[in-house]
Amino acid sequence: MTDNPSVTIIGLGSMGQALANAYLEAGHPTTVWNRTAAKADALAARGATRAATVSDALWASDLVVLCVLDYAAVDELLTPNADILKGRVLVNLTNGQPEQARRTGEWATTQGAEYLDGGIMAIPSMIGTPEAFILYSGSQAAFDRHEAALEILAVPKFVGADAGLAALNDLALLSGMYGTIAGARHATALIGPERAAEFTTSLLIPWLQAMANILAPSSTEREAGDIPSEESPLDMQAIALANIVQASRSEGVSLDLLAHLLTPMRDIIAAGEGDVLTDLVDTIGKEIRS
Ligand code: FVH
Repeated sequence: MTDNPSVTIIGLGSMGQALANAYLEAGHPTTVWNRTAAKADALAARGATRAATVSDALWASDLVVLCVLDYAAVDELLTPNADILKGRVLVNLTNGQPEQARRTGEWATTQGAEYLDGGIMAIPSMIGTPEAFILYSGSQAAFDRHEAALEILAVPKFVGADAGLAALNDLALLSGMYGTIAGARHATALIGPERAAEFTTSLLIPWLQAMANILAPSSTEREAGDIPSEESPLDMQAIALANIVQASRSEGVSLDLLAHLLTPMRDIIAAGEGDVLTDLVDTIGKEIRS
């Protein structure tokens, strides 16, 4: 394999543009295609080859990266070009569900392509930085052969031969992120707009970073994310949660972002020793949902 193999990028939204720019910067001959052709202008000015059609884009390189909105778009682009996929490595970085990835992987393999599904764990401005990583699943042989080219985009992490695994891990990580963002939004609403920026920088971010360590399972009995009961018993946590609810009410902050926390807390306590706090959490949970 040559040092800088040619690469095709199909889909030039914010992410596709960042991917194409990374390859241009690294000196890879880069062919680009986008449904709205004008989005290729800046890349062409930087040296990318603009393909007139999807099939021209596919012919141009053995390594083809797809990054479009969803799998409906992926199907629309690939199905009419099934006969030219043979021998190519398709790297699909479009967000989707595990079953969609598996189906596309099986179909592409049937056409004679090698398939890698990917989950980009970065925003466009992070592409090419050491903080960005991309999860891959599918053809281990294709991953091994093209690892150096994949490293241009982000740290590549192969998570298994089942093509659905990158999507599964991606969606699981996004769930963690959205939960954190919801909690952070409630936190800044409680603090108020005037102090929110300072609070976020000096307190919230360091606090969340420090508390991320509780996610590490320390024993086989404990699920990841549980706080050790001997250090922080659940009934103590239920009181803190009840206090958050009351303080939010006093400050006129909507409880929408917290409702999902109260029901599991109530259930965990109820499943334990039938603590009196169950009633308190239950009552608050009902109020929030009403
Ligand atoms: N941007 C981000 O922060 C996230 C980071 C993690 C990964 N995601 C996923 O990446 C996929 C692309 O996201 P994007 O940010 O580039 O999205 P847009 O800027 O909205 O661009 C969408 C592109 O998809 C093209 N497209 C849509 N429908 C079709 C279609 N039927 N046929 C052909 N192309 C289609 C669209 O083309 P156009 O509107 O410019 O003509 C854009 O190129 C996505 O899965 C994220 O979840 C990004």
